[in-house]
Order: sequence, then C-alpha cells, then structure tokens
Amino acid sequence: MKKLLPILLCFFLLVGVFGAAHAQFAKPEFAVKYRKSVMFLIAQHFGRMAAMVNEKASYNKAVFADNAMVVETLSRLPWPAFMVPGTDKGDTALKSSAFEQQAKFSELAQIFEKQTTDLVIKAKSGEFDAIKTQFGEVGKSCKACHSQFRSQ
Ligand code: ASC
Repeated sequence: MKKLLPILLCFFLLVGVFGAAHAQFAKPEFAVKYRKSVMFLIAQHFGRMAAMVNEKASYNKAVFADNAMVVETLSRLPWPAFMVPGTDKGDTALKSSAFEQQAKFSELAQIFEKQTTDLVIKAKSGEFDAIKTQFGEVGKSCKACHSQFRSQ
C-alpha cells in the first residue's frame, strides 16, 4: 500500500489536470451537445436584445436587463465542453487549433464573459445609448472568438 500511494496520487493528479474537462461529460457527444445548446440559447437571448438595439422591437428596460442577465449566466457555461479531446471532429464547427491555443481560447472566453457583465450593468442603468455601445462590445467579443476558432 505504501508503494501504491504515490502511484495513485500521480494518477489522480493527472486525471485531475487532463481529465477535468471531459470528466464532466459521460460521453464526448454530450459535450458537443451541451456547448451547442448553450450557444443556441445565447443566440436566442442575444437576438432579443439585438431587436431592441436595432429598434425592430420597442425597448423595455426590464426585458432587456433580463435577457442580459441570462446571457451573462450562460456566458460562464460552455468552455469546459469545448476542451474535451476529440470533439473537434464530426458535427462541430470547432477548429482543432482551439486545443493548441487553449490560453488564447480562454482569454477570448473571459473577455466575452466580462463584456456580458458590463452589459448587465449598463442594462440596469437603462441608458439606451450606453446599452447600445456595450451591446456592440459583446458582439465584437463573440466575433473575436468565432473568427479565430469557429470554422463556419
Ligand atoms: C449571435 C450569433 C453569433 C453572434 C455574432 C455576434 O447571435 O449566432 O455568431 O451573435 O453575430 O457578433
């Protein structure tokens, strides 16, 4: 047992480091489904805000803020699901380069998260011009990651 202990410790440490992302999903396909589901929801709520920003729907402070809070919450969710080995193949737009540039990937993810938090702050102020500007910043942070790591 004394000899086994360091081996076991090493094993759990390695699983902890490399297995962290995919340990959250029973199957790799679930990770793909999970991140697509989150991105679908983000796009739905982003679209509802876009309609108000583009004056295709009337601006309602509470409704806008609710959507902004939903996007802020969702923005925290999908990242581990992108880092599951092997899920850059098949029915996904994820570029393999995301695995090689994990630091860049997570930097862009964190910028997006921060921009969504700033949008919530602006949304609660109800200042439409500031909201519009910040909504644009959120959009830019979506694009920055998509243009680098999404193939379509
Ligand atoms: C969306 C969506 C994107 C982003 C992007 C923001 O709703 O599907 O890819 O927003 O257009 O710039």
